[in-house]
Formats: sequence, structure tokens, C-alpha cells
Amino acid sequence: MTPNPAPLLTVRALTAVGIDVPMTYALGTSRATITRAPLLLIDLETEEGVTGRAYLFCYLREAAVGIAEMLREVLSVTKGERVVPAELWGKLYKRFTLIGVQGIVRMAMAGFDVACWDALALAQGLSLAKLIGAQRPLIPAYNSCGLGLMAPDAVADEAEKLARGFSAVKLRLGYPTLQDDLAALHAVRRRLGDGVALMVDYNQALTVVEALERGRALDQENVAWLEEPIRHDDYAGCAVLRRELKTPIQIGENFSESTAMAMALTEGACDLVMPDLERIGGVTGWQRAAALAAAHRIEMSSHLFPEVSAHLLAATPTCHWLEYVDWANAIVEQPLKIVDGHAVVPDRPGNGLTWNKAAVERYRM
Ligand code: SMN
Ligand code: MG
Repeated sequence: MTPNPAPLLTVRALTAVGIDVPMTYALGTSRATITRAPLLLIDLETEEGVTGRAYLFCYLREAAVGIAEMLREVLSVTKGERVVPAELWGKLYKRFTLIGVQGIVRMAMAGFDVACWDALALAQGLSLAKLIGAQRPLIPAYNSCGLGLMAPDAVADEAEKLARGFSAVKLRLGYPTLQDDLAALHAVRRRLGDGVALMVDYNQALTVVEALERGRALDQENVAWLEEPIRHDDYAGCAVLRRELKTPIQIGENFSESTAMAMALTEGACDLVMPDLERIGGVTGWQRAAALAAAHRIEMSSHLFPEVSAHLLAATPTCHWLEYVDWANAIVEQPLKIVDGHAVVPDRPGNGLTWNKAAVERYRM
């Protein structure tokens, strides 16, 4: 069989629409309680008539406006160029070097990259997973909705709902005291039993000394991982925790491109990694991170964006867990399917994202 020739696509236009979707379960983290998901929906039109799509999670409503502005600049640099994602990343990198390829600039670049890869997959008639050489049809998924910093009974009630159909859930910790953390964890464990794996996430709430104290207590609790206990970029501190604690240290949602992940791994900062699509640099950045994880033989999970991350984890040699959140379900035509605790990697062409127009109008900013 002759393989399809690589499609020649040309960047024509980029549109970005901000929407604000209510979350089914409030996300109470040690930093803030989030009840709505501000998303930016990106459509990349090509001269050839193929449209690639992506969405970004903006954290703050206000950031959506800034990212949309950055996307205007992305278009002015790439309009008329051939869709070759790594080359376009390089061109954009040069354009944005002086302001810095970080924060919302990097998020805009990542959104554009994801849309480029979607267009390429659509033009070939292949799912993104197939395009990048993936085999795995199912990815183990944990439910990461809600479960944040409520009273123990309330957390246990919510955990019971969220564990339906899953074999793992993530609990947000960082209550005022270690005793409060343990009370919440014990309430959830009692309710779910030992058959459900529990991840815990501190969202950078602790100092190294506090993390050692709480981590030693958590070492007795059989948690699957201890996520971002301290400042995300304190790799030396993370390396101390990793040496002293039994529970695996998980970081990565704040890695800025694979270069940050390379530094973390060189410093021995973590046992596990979980890059985030919009911070690691889209599909292009993810592939670089996956290669690094494979070279270091370290398990790699995803952060948010379950729809696209499912394709990427399918092609990640050290694939670990997909983080499932339902935030985009309200506005996509075909939400990601979870069957027996596994995400089903979509087989339709592209990354599978198409917008439900009526829902987009309803939630438009
Ligand atoms: C998280 C995700 C999105 C917003 C805030 C916090 C969290 C996670 O760190 O890992 O899910
Ligand atoms: Mg986290």
C-alpha cells in the first residue's frame, strides 16, 4: 500500500472564541476555588479548506482576552506558511524571544500547535493518535473533577459519586493542618475502600519542612502520588522530598516546554511527570517530553485536556494516567468516552474536537 503523501496545508486564518462554562464540581485547590472553566476555542483555517481545532484552559477569564491577542500575532507570523508544526514553533519562538516564551504567549503558541496537528491529521484522514504512530486504544484514567478542601463528609460524598466508573480519583489537600488533611483522606478511603487508587495534590502549598512532615504521614496512607507539594520550580527541594519520602513525587503541570522537564529530571526532582498540553508546547512539545520521559524511564501522565491528551498518551512510551475532567463536555459535539476507568482513544480523523455551536453561543464571554 502506498502511504498518503504528506498533505500540503497553508495557514490562512485563526479565530479564537472565549467561553465560560460552569463546572459540574467546584475545584477547591489550596490556591483558589474554581467554579467556572474559561476556555478559548481556536479554529485554524487553511487555504486548502481543512480546519484544525484546539482549546485552551485560561485559568482566569481575563487571560482569555490576552491569549486571543497573542494569537493575532501568531497569525501575522505564520499566515501563508506551510503547516509544519515544529518549524512554525521555531519561527514563533524567534518572534516571541524578547518578551519570553512563557505564560500566555506560550499558551497561544501551544493552542496554535495543537490546531496545526489536528489539521494535518484531518487532511490525512487519520486520528491524531494514528498520525503520530500510536497503537494503544485505551488509557487508564483517574477522575480529577472536584474533591477539593471541603469538610470530610462532603469530600467523601463527592468522592463516591466521582469514583463511579473509575478506579482512581484525585484529592486536593493543603488544609490548614496535617490532621485536617488526614481527616479528609481517611473519610474518602473509608468510603471508597482500598480498591480505588487515591492521588493527592497540594498545588504548591507547603514549604520543604512542612512537606517533609505531611509527606511522612502520607507515607503511611498508601497514596498513589504526592503532587506539587512545594513551589513547582524548586527542583532541589523536590529532590530532597523524593529522597526522604516513600510516596512517589509527581510534578509537571507547570513545566514550561520540555526544557524545564529536562532540568527537573537532571536534578532528580520527581518520580513521575505530568506535563500540561498548553505549557509543554502543544503536540510538538509533548512529543519532546515523551521522548525525555522514555529516556529516563519515568512514567508520564497528562494534565487537563483529556480529549487531546488521550491521543498523545496513546503514543507515549511510558504512558501512565490520563487526568480526566469534564469541563469541555458541554461545548464539544462528542465528549471523550470513559469505559471501565479507561479513556477510549477516538478513532475519527483529527483530534476529535468539534464545537457544539448552540452551546458555544450559550457560554460565550
Ligand atoms: C489543577 C488543575 C487546574 C486548575 C487548578 C488546579 C490541579 C490538577 O493542579 O492537577 O488538576
Ligand atoms: Mg495539580
